Amino acid sequence: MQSWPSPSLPSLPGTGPALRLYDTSDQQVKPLAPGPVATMYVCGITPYDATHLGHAATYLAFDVVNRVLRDQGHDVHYVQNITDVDDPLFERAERDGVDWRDLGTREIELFREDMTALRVLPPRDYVGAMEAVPEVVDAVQTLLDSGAAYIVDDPEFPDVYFRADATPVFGYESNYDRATMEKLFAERGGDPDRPGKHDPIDALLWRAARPGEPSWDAPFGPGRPGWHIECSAIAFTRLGHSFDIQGGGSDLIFPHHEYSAAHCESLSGNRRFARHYVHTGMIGLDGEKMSKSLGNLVKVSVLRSEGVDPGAIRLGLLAGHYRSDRMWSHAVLQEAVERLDRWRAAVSAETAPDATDVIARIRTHLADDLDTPKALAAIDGWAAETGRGIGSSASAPAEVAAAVDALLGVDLLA
Ligand code: 5CA
Ligand code: ZN
Repeated sequence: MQSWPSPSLPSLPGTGPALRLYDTSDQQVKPLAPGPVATMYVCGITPYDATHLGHAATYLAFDVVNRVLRDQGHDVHYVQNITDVDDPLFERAERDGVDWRDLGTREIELFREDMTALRVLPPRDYVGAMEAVPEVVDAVQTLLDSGAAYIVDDPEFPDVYFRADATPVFGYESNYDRATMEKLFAERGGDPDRPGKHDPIDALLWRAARPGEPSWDAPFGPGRPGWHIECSAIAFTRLGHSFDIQGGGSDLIFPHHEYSAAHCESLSGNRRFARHYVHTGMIGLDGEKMSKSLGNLVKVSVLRSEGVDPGAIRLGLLAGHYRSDRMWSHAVLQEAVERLDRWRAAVSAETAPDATDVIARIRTHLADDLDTPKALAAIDGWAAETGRGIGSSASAPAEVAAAVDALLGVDLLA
């Protein structure tokens, strides 16, 4: 699948401290230890109701991770999927009387436009579930051969499931206890009551063809991929059986990332799929969870059509820490618009305080588990001094503009 065009990425003089990020599995902030090419997989959209500010916040957080790694001299092999075959897509298409393929195509295009406007660095591999069916079929066959997977005893719909006990370390990613797993499994797309399963939380690997649903041929019967094996296969085919970062919102901690990891670990025999499991907090609106059922989604495309500067959307979402659940509101947007104005005024000043210190502080804060609120505050301080006529560096305004562009993705010279 085609991704989207890359924004320009200035390179900055010097370098900052190594990036440390919170790892959900180890429950602590720990250093990343990437090679020359850092490897990152971030779960992509299900294309039927994108791009709301929750999606945007998640992709912006990983965009800053990408930018910090590049600033530290790494190349980044970034992979993202698109869940372009799944029940929510069919349900929405049915409700709206459109073909699910057309709905997906339209929403993916809108997502690309939103990511382009937000100046998000594109993934190197942008892969739809439909494109990855042969990879999934191979993986499911191997899991069946090894006994990690089984076919339910149902001649009409011989679905394939993965055994939750196939790996000795299942549960290490989320750290959830059994009761929490059961609850979240049922809430987040699982099917605990499916007759024929060995364990209620065994995860669907391959859904046998149903009338009216799309299907692909496979040696174990026609059907379509389960959700977790989609991400597992797309990731390990491109990044190998172990890589640096598996990312997504906190709603993906369980079952999605636990099973994506377990599927791959069962295939490879490796102990650990991703070296870091990184999860973003959930964005709500005016004190309520942003959700389709409440109908309170704020879409990036709608804000853009109202003339909101995408740089202000970035600053509004980066004003909170990526791991905290937080609210979007008119006040958050207003503050971001004003901040953008102040920064733009500062970088168009004739002289300003030297840039070295503020750039070092931005780098230090971002390297510390992506502390964007502190990074923004450091720039606020520099911009305020500039506004008061403090500082005599003629090169500082352009140097700070380049740093804000490279590290935070905001183009102050636009
Ligand atoms: N296609 C799957 C992942 S394989 C999926 O979860 N799609 S999604 O469209 O529902 O979400 C896309 C990404 O946005 C996921 O990483 C999800 O965790 C994140 N996300 C969804 N809602 C929010 C929210 N309210 N706040 C922050 N992130 C969110
Ligand atoms: Zn995923």
